[in-house]
Amino acid sequence: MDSKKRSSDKAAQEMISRMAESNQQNAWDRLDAQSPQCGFGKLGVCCRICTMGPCRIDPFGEGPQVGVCGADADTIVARNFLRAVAAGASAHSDHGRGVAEVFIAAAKGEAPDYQFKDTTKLYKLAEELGVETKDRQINEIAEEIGKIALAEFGKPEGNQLMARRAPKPRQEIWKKLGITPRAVDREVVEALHRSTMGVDQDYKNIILHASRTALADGWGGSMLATELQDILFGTPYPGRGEVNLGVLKKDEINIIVHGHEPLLSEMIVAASMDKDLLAEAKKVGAKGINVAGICCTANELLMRHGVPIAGNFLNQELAVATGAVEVMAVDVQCVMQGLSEITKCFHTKLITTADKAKMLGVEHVAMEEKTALKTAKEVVKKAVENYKNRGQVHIPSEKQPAVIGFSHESINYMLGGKFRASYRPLNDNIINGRIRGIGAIVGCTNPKIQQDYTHTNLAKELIKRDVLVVTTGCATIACGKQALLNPKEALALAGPGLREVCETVGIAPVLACGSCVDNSRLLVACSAIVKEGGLGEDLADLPVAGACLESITEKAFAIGQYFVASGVLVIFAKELFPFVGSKNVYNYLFNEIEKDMGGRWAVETDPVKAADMMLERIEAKREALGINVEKERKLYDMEERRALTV
Ligand code: NFS
Ligand code: SF4
Repeated sequence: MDSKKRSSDKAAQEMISRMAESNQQNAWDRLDAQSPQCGFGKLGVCCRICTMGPCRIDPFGEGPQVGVCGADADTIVARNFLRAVAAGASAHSDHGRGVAEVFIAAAKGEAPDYQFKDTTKLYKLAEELGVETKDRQINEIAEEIGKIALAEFGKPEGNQLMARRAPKPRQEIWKKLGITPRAVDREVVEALHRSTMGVDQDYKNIILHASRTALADGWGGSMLATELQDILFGTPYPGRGEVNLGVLKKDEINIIVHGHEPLLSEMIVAASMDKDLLAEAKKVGAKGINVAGICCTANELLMRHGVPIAGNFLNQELAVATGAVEVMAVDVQCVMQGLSEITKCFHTKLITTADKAKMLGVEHVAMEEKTALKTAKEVVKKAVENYKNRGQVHIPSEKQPAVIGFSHESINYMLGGKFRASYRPLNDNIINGRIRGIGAIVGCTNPKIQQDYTHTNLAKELIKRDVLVVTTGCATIACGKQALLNPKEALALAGPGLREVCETVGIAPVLACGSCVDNSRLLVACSAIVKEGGLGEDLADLPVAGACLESITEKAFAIGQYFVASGVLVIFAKELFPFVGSKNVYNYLFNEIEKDMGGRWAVETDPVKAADMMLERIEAKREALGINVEKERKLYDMEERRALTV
């Protein structure tokens, strides 16, 4: 076991080695135990949709080429892809629905612990949704917004309202292809229906629906989650924080919040500041109560409250292994079942809080909107009580300062200033070539790839080549751990054009934009850039590209597909794209789909080569836009220079 091969992060390496010495298992060990993994699964050519199967297609052409029902590799691979997208879309969207429900409850006064923090955004959204605001109380307006939002998940008729935010030509493309997203539930149900035995057997038609389902996520469920969370908890503006396991404190009670829905974690943060609980913490000998986040919850909290981030997906077990965590409170998604085993080796109390995500033998404290703060206080109290049970503690010293919290609104504001928020300076600097384009680095950390390695190296490579980087999810945390969210350090690595722009307008070269549902912020930002003018008419015209080289979850495929269907090039790591067992599907997703959607998939594991691919795309788009014309360089003398600055 070589911990350096497993992670590129020093703190993680330290903890991985310690765990190995103590014979404690983590995801990397379990991956070793699973190896070699099934070759059919890696290609996506196995099907267990009905009981005539399970069936599998022989990729070498010697064994069976069809399942019992006659389904061929094209159908099976496409169906598997569609199901992954549907599952991913439902995860983001169920999260969004949960937010909508709390939103309505808050408006009705039934969730007294939640208030609407960003009323400016509330009014804006009301206007967009056609909600009357004149002579109405905030709560009335909010209730109507909440109800409209909630209906987006299950309304019987009509299309996703948020999809109207896309540039008109993009909406036309969707219309022409018949993939304008309808209600989220409808797209997901239809996806499951179409992929059952004996239904859709035309791989292109299946993938078309994968696009529609994914769009219902990006321009629907995820976007609504982001919008409503901003109104409830505040729209993020850049702030400072710290990232990595070193944020855990030796002399304080450490509570880790892990998962995805800020509904819980927001309250735990509030509860940790409660005077009585702080007094109790002192009584048990702790200097204070320290809340830190893991995974997307961490991004949500750091963006809004400066709460430190203990790490990304693969850090969850490592955090427990420090022995310094009194409570780890989890809600939904990306919570490894392995946590329940590792917490047995330490005093750490694992607590589940979402009724839809329980763990066997793990204490469950149900989080309800009516009593949210009270429940959160209970959780904090359990942490305080557990402090005395601490054994040996080992906290790695690594942590990095980070600036995080770049929402569409805050970027707009920073670029244009308070009185004239605008993307103009960004567009202008893309047009004049100081910034070549925008690269999105998103997604998870997967034990099959050295942790954080590709995200951080891709980020370095892109900024070096004057590409502005936007990042979300666990990739953001990876960047944070390696000082790339520290504007000073990142600027030193940036190319001259990008550096100049960043210094002038006061933004960082790597912008931390939030959690995975916040990828919808990138769609909104790209639409705003198109609207600002000078960079084409559609999202597909923009010099942008995205990469997720350490992906894990089905959510990542949903995100990838909605970017592809929005006109963007999306790169995943070769070994993490298990839908390559059909030549036709491969050819469609990686080439032909571009004719339909303007975007396409690509695979590349090496971050430098992925950067090459992204740059190639960006430069091709610049060429097509006609903004790559070499300007004639004029040499000024001193006199002329002075004249220029007047
Ligand atoms: Ni995104 Fe967030 Fe991380 Fe991957 Fe999981 S936390 S929703 S899925 S692992 S980036
Ligand atoms: Fe086999 Fe067809 Fe059933 Fe899939 S749907 S398990 S390919 S018989």
